Amino acid sequence: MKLVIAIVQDEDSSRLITTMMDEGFGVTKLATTGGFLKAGNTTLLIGLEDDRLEQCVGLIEKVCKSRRQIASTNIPMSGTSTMYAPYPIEVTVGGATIFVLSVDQFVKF
Ligand code: 2BA
Repeated sequence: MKLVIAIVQDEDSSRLITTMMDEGFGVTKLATTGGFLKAGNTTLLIGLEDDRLEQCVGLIEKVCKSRRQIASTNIPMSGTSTMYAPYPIEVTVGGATIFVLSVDQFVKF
């Protein structure tokens, strides 16, 4: 058995959860925050049998789109080493970031 941890954008989460449920996957949704953008994203926990892993990753890939987002970083102001000014940068976020873990034991009461 595997546990898929998928970090996706909030905009894709509803459609992805509906798609996964329709295909018979069990899904748990967590509201999470990205460390870099400090903006909300969604983490899904999906427990599944090994032979459904490819299907699961394929569905995530089909639903989740990558998007450009503006983030702000700080750069030193000229002539000082202690004062910083905000500077906009563009980053590409997702599709999805996926971790696949092997599950030692799965118990349900
Ligand atoms: P964030 O940490 O908010 O990162 C959002 C996007 O910012 C990233 O998209 C990446 O394009 C960019 N980014 C992140 N760190 C950067 C840096 N040091 N310099 C320049 N750009 C940077 P994704 O790579 O698609 O990641 C989307 C979200 O997935 C992340 O949100 C984070 O919540 C999660 N994530 C990504 N890699 C992870 C990892 N190795 N471990 C845990 N969570 C991860």
